[in-house]
Amino acid sequence: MRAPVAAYIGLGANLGDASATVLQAVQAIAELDGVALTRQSSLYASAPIDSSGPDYVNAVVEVLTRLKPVELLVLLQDIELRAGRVRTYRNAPRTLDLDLLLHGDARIDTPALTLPHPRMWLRAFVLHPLAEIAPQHVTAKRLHALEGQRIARLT
Ligand code: PH2
Ligand code: MG
Ligand code: MG
Repeated sequence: MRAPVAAYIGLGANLGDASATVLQAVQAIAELDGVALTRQSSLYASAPIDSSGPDYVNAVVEVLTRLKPVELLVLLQDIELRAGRVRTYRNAPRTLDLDLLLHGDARIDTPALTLPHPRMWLRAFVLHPLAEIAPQHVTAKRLHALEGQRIARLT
């Protein structure tokens, strides 16, 4: 059997009770078969980037898993649907968004999935929570480059 790898998942929501939705999603991830939740960032409030509506609530979690990236992605999409996610247009406000950011050292570029996540280095709402739980993946220079993006730790 393959050795487990650390994977990082970005969570975001900006409709309804976004904090509660994100916390429920963390619980749902923890309960997935084949996935062990190992680290959980604080919740953050962040201004919408290339999006609209209320501030987002964002967080990042680390899991250990033997699942392949696409297998994990399918389970995350199922959690999004159960949270009432409706896909309208790109970057539309959403009840829940779960993005696979990193999966071990996987490098993938397919229509279904790109790893590392292609825009993660451009987004303070990803890098701040990621730096909190996995500072080895985020350099000070990367964080510094995103200083203009409004983000505040909630918890
Ligand atoms: N997600 C997006 C687009 N813009 N902005 C913030 N602040 N937080 C998000 O999670 C977010 C976003 C697309 O998934
Ligand atoms: Mg996203
Ligand atoms: Mg997404």
